[in-house]
Amino acid sequence: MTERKSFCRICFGTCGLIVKLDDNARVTSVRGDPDHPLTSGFACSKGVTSGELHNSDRRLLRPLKRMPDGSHAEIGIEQALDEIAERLKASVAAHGSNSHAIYQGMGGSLNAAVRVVLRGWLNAMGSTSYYSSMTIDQSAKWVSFERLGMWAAGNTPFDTADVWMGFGFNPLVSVSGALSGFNNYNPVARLKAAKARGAKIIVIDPRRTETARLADIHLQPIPGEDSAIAAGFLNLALSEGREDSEFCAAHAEGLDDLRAAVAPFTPAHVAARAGIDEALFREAADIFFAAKRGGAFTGTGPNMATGSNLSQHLIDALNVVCGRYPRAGDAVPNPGVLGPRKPVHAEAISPGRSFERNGMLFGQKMTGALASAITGPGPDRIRSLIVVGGNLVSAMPDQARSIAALSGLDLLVTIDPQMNATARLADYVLPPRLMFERDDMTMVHNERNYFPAPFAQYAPAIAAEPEGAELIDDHALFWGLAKRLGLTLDYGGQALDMGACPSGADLLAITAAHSQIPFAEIKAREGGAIWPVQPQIVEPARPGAGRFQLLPPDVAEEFAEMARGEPVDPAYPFRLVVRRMREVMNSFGRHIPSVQRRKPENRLQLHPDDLAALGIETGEQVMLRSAHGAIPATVETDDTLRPGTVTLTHGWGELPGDRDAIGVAINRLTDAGDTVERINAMPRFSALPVRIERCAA
Ligand SMILES: Nc1nc2c(c(=O)[nH]1)N[C@H]1C(S)=C(S)[C@@H](COP(=O)(O)OP(=O)(O)OC[C@H]3O[C@@H](n4cnc5c(=O)[nH]c(N)nc54)[C@H](O)[C@@H]3O)O[C@H]1N2
Ligand SMILES: Nc1nc2c(c(=O)[nH]1)N[C@H]1C(S)=C(S)[C@@H](COP(=O)(O)OP(=O)(O)OC[C@H]3O[C@@H](n4cnc5c(=O)[nH]c(N)nc54)[C@H](O)[C@@H]3O)O[C@H]1N2
Ligand code: SF4
Ligand SMILES: [Mo]
Repeated sequence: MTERKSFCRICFGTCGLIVKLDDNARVTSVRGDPDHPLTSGFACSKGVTSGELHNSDRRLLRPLKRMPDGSHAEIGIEQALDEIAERLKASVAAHGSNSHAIYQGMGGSLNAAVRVVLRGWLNAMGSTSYYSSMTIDQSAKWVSFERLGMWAAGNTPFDTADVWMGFGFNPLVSVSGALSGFNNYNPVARLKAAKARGAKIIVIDPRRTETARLADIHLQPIPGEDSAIAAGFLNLALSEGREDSEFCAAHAEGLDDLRAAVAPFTPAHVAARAGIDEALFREAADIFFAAKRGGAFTGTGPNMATGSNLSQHLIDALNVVCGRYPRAGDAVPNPGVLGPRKPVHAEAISPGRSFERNGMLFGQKMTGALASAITGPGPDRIRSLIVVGGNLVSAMPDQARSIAALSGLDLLVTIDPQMNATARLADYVLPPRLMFERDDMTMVHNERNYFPAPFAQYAPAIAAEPEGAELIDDHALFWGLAKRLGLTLDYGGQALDMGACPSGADLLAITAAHSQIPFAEIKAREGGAIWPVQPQIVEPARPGAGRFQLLPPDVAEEFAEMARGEPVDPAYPFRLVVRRMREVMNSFGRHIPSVQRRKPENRLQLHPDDLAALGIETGEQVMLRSAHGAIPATVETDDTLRPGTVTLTHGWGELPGDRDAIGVAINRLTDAGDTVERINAMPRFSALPVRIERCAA
């Protein structure tokens, strides 16, 4: 028996863990590391049961190849790589470089070497077809950066904020804060500490969430009305002279246009439209304007609901109008550790609007449009796809369309520890090493935004592979294919030796080549540390710095559309809203016994009054129908919901007709057609109109 320190890579919580291993280096138990500098012993049930994922008898241990009858048979790893390379070569020769795509899912995002390798791989292949889960998640934030602009010095740090207003974000369950101005490392403790400091917390969510329960103010609106609410806040700021006019004059364009556009959004209008209390809305505004530091942020709620790009733009614009950004002379909370030091200026970066030139956002294509890119006409039609730690059949809208598209590819490869619904359609399924079996470290490319202090941790491989396994590291798949295709794989600007596959540790050393603390020291400190890097302050804006664009023409057009309102179809009186389940990570983890005991399936939650009005009882089976499709679901009550809203977690169910399926696949209800957002093809996963039908006995 030994105990080793590591950190969890299931979600962005980066919880410090203590892993107990038996004499064969098999994980026997996992607990939070009380000495961890960021998370102080906190770990959720997913982290604590991650040993079960490593030892699961459902885990894939050897590569599989799809047979003509659709079944999968074992194949050796070298043979699999030979065949994949051969088929890729033929497909790209016939259809061009961009016909080859990769999709990086959540299982590939918390792996420090993978992103860099994927970029290098696509560059070597000459393809720009990079897809990831980001573009079916919170890409409204990227759209906002590209239309409004961004602040070079980032957000006000949560730990110094005196107000934090969260729209549709529940970090106490999702532990997902970096994009939302929250410090999600041990989130309950951070939130309580902020309150003890006197910070005010405002939550805007149709459900009285775990986070809302700790808030000073909870507005519980009709879902999909975030743009109207944000317009209401902007109107109060701009009509009552509560904006930061000095900041706006220095850094923003379009203030008068925005003031005119939001003028009709009076508190009474917003309250009526969003179904909230007018006095409480005014009180929230007063608290927000009275504060000096802190801002307004979003989670997946608004980013997945109606008009997601507009609501994100307006909520970001509220921060601009109120000047809620770090200023020259402020301390930079995290100057970086693994990456090099970069100057930080108190200036705007003008919107780049890259999507107008190449249809991409931050170098990525839109996952919401991936199915049509596979089936559609056009020179860039996708013919081969490698999925790295993702489950597209579960994650993409309009499941039938996803299945048809993925089934029509020349070549589909997944690297995944599970035979998930996407893997069932794949020609080759490769089993990766899991987190305790590989060398890894905390993220570099976004460390300054992700960590509230100069924190970095190296996590060496500590667990042995399961007996009889033939696993492959994610990066080794791409190195192995590049070698077979006679390509040189580039890793962050450095050409890799194509004679021998680099280890994960070799790649991480390249990544940390410009670290601010000697890498050997970071590597030697098992358990991670907040490192004594040189302090840094925000420097003044430079001449010629960029400017925010508060109301560019396309945003003005969306605003006018929103102001007209969307007619409610009485055939679909309920609104289905997104929700994360504490025990699982999207489609990952629901099969393990400890989860099955607590959450055997995903259930449809309704407010008890709605249940009574429909004459339905807890445990009953109903049909949940949208304009696009219908799924059966078991109902249960949840009095934290706003009446008229219902929840059902995504990530469950498998392929239609699969007898092994547990739970139901929500993306049989969602649509990839007209309701998607224009720039990023973001589907409507939240505020989705649905109805509930009783099943005949
Ligand atoms: N346990 C667990 N943690 C996870 C995940 C998981 O599956 N399980 N998934 C991870 C991933 S991939 C992500 S992207 C993050 C997401 O992290 P979050 O964005 O925090 O996701 P949720 O917890 O679903 O919170 C979204 C909230 O939005 C509210 N909402 C829904 N529609 C609307 C709306 O129209 N307006 C407003 N204002 N609110 C609305 C919902 O009621 C819900 O409380 O979580 C990550 N963490
Ligand atoms: N209707 C609806 N649809 C949604 C959402 C919603 O709220 N509602 N949420 C959206 C969001 S926010 C997201 S992020 C996407 C999720 O989209 P995806 O990331 O595509 O889906 P996941 O279910 O998270 O799949 C992660 C996969 O990674 C695998 N995995 C785990 N660990 C490892 C590892 O170490 N290596 C490798 N190679 N694989 C690993 C798991 O087995 C799992 O199959 O879904 C989106 N779709
Ligand atoms: S919150 Fe849970 S899943 Fe996320 S990193 Fe921490 S232990 Fe892992
Ligand atoms: Mo996500």
